[in-house]
Amino acid sequence: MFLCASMMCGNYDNLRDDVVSLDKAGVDMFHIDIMDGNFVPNFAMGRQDVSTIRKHTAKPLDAHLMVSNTKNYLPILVEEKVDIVYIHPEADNRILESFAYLKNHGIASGLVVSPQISFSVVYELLPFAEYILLMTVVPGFSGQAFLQYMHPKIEEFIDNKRKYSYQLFMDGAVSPDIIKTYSKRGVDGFILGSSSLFRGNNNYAETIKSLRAGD
Ligand code: S6P
Ligand code: MG
Repeated sequence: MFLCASMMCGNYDNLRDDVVSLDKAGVDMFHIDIMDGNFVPNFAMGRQDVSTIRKHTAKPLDAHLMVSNTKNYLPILVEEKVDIVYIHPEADNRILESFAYLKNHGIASGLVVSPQISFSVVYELLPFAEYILLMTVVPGFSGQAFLQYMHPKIEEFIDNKRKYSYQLFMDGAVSPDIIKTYSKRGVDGFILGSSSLFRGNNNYAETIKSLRAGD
């Protein structure tokens, strides 16, 4: 199971030390939410943040694009050497071209499925995505409540994993209980924000250890 640190919940006063501590604590990946204040009503991380994170860890970085002009960001993310780019289909009506561009630059393609997007809306895109990021909150903010009506959709995406061979990740209010339940069911990765990793105690190593142990 992949445990990914959601850096918009990290310590902006000292991003470098936070990245180093999280790396040492054993997170598998760094999740970078990029928000433009237009596609979602919030601002989040930008190019300089991606650059700083890249500089202080050799672990994979994923960029979750919550922006209106997805295409404009792709060359920047290539330059910043991210490993996975997640795109919302509702923000990119030429998403397959974007995936092809990422592939040509050695970056994995990720498809984000927002709460209001059902399996039947995106199933045609699934053969082209290496990663699926299933949102269990409305995109835009950390610290929201888990949307309980997502459970049947999570099962649907778990059931279709083998057919399409994607890796399935969950993003939004991912708590220790959610990780325990869905890691057993076959979800591959979890985005850890204020509901699990960033809960104020800053003992990242202990938290990661207990999440892996299923405590
Ligand atoms: C939300 C964003 C997420 C958040 C994550 C935070 O738009 O895509 O990646 O950073 O949800 O975690 P939590 O536990 O505060 O919801
Ligand atoms: Mg995210």
